[in-house]
This record gives sequence, structure tokens and C-alpha cells, in this order.
Amino acid sequence: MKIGITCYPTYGGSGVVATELGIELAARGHDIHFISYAMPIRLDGASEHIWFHEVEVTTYPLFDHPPYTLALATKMFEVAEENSLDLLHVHYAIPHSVSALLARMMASPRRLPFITTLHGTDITLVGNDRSYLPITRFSIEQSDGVTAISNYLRDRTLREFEIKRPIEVIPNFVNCDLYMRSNDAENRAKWAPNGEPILMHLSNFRPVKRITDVIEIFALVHEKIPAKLVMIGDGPDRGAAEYVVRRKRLSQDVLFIGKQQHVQEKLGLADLFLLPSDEESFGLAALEAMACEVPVVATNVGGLPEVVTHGVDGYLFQPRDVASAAKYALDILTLPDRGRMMGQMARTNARARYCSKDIIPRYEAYYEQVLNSAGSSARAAK
Ligand code: GMT
Repeated sequence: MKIGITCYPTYGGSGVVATELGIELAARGHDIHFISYAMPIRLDGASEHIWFHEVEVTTYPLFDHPPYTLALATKMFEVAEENSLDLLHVHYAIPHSVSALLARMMASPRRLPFITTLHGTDITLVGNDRSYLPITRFSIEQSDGVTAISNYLRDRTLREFEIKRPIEVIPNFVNCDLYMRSNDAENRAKWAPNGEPILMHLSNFRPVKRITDVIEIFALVHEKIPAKLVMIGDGPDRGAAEYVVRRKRLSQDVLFIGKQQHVQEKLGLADLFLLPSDEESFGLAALEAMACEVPVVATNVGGLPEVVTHGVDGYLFQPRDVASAAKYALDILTLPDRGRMMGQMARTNARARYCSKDIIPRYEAYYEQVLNSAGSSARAAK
């Protein structure tokens, strides 16, 4: 198949999923055309089946806000025409599904179906804003196919947007051959020279991630045992978190290492992953940690209970209850064999439910289904 993929290319779960999906599909022989304003962050390895098409947004004194949605729609249409794309697959509804809708209309009478994958904040935060809700609902209803990355997100979208059409759940995935435990003692020693346990967090440091809670949880753990915390990522709350670290005199033991490529090499060194988000429709970073045999302590919100099984491969706690989170973290780090066994269960469960080799064929089957039904509706319209 020839597929156009659009996503936010910057640091964020939806862009990561879209990029990994494109890479996996390309490895299976499909032609993948990424269409966005910048090269997606994880798209570093060249592949003969992958192309990147940059959307240039022309500024003009009249445009206080350059119309990206229109520039994207134009680019989608052009790329589809030049490369005979079979379909467009957009990640994150706003504004990508609106652009895809315009591109489909421009391509008519040629059929150019589009699929929208809902990721989370496009529904839970942004899409629910009154100013975006009607257009988000419209573009979801107009999509030829819609997928959500968890049961939670599908149910919430159907309920809150009063959407009648079916939404297919295709969960996020991880490449289980790439995301594995690391035995790199040398790199571990760089962070934890005296064999301290390593706690880790990875996100875009947005307020919803509660990264100051990560520091608070770590501080409570650190009161009881020597430990290190590695913070991967960057974003608006980094300054606030660094301030808490300084105030608690933890600068020696908390490392902010910024945005990273190949996060599996870092995750595979951790003993525990913390994800204290207020809202999380899936929690891709938790899954990536689990595949690396890292138990997870996360909030019991959104889709996280679909990913982490409380008491088996990690623990779930109420948002902002940092004391409970610290207690669970200490259980994992201090009870004999607890961390190792939970880590092994984490990988077992990640492999059983979310390996890319099992999830990617579900996308392929869904593409076929959408192409078939778009074909029959085009024929019926003639
Ligand atoms: O919050 C983020 O990390 C950004 C956001 C996005 O769309 O880029 O992430 C959402 O999509 C991820 C990939 O599907 C999910 O793993 C995250 O749970 C989801 N974030 C939220 O729901 C807050």
C-alpha cells in the first residue's frame, strides 16, 4: 500500500506512535510518505520505503496566524496525486483530520480515504474545548476510518462527543525486539556509581504529566534509601521540577538528560518507571519501560489500567497521592526479588498484548477494510 502519514513531529506520544508505525509498515514493504512541518523526531534511520514531505507555511503580514491547516491540506493533496497514495492516516484529530478532509475533497472524483487515530489530548483536553469540539466531532464523523489507542479513549470519545459511528481500538505498541533489558553495567555505573537503584521518567514535561510529583515521589524514596532519578525529555514544566530538586537538595541524585533518541537504551537500565500523570489515555512510555523489564508506578487514570496491572507488573495510585506512590516504589526497590519479578511480568505482559509484530497487522487489516468500503461507496455513488 502507499500511505500518507501525518503527525505532530515534535516530542509527544502521538508523533512517536505515528513514526514507529510508519517505520514498521515500511519494513513490511509498504511505501510511507510522512507529511508534516518537520521531520518526525524518531525518523532517523533511512529506509528505501520512507519519504518525508515538508509542509511549508508561507507567512504574510496579514496572517497573524499562518494557516497551517490549509498548507497541510494542499501538501497532502499534492503528495497523494504525485505518488498515487491509497490513503491518508492522520494522528491526532486537530487539525490533521480537517486537512485530510479537505485533501479528500480536492482529490475527488479520485477516492482518497483518510483514517484518523485519536491519541488523547485531542479528545480529553483540546477537543473538549468548546471552540474545537464541533470541528473535531465533524472531522471524526467524516473520516473513512477512526481508531483510538485504548478502550478508555474510544468509550470517552463516543460518550462525550456523542459520536454514533464505530471506532476501532488498535492499541499502542512497542518493538519487543528493540526494547529489552540492558546489561550495560558501564553505562549504569555512570548514573549510579555505587549501585543505587535507578528510577526513571520520560515525557514531554507538560503540566498533565505532573513531573514535580515525580520529584516529590523520588524525594520520599530517597529519604529511605540511596537512589538516583533520571529524567528524560523536556518541556514547559522542566524549570519548576528543577526548582523542586534544588529546594530539596537533590541535585546530586537527579539527572535531567533532555530529549533522547533511542530511549530504549536508557529505559533498559532503569529499576522503576514513574508516571504520575493527571490524565493518560494510554501511557506509551510506561509500555516502553515494561518491554524493558521495568516495573511501573503510575496513576490509575484513563487507559493506564489497561497497560499496567496493579500488583502484578507495577502499581497504580490516585493522582497526586505521592505518599502512596513512594510506598509502592519502596516495595519494588526493597522487597527481595519484588522488582525483578514484577519487571519480568511487565515484559511478559507487554509481549503478550502490545508487540508491534501483533499490532501492525491489525492496522494493515483496518486499512484494507477502509479501502474496501470506500471503494464500494465510490462505486455506489456512480
Ligand atoms: O501527552 C502526551 O504525551 C502527548 C500526547 C500526544 O498525542 O502526543 O500523548 C497522548 O498520546 C500517546 C500516544 O498514543 C499516549 O500514550 C498518551 O497517553 C496520550 N497522552 C495523554 O492522554 C495525556
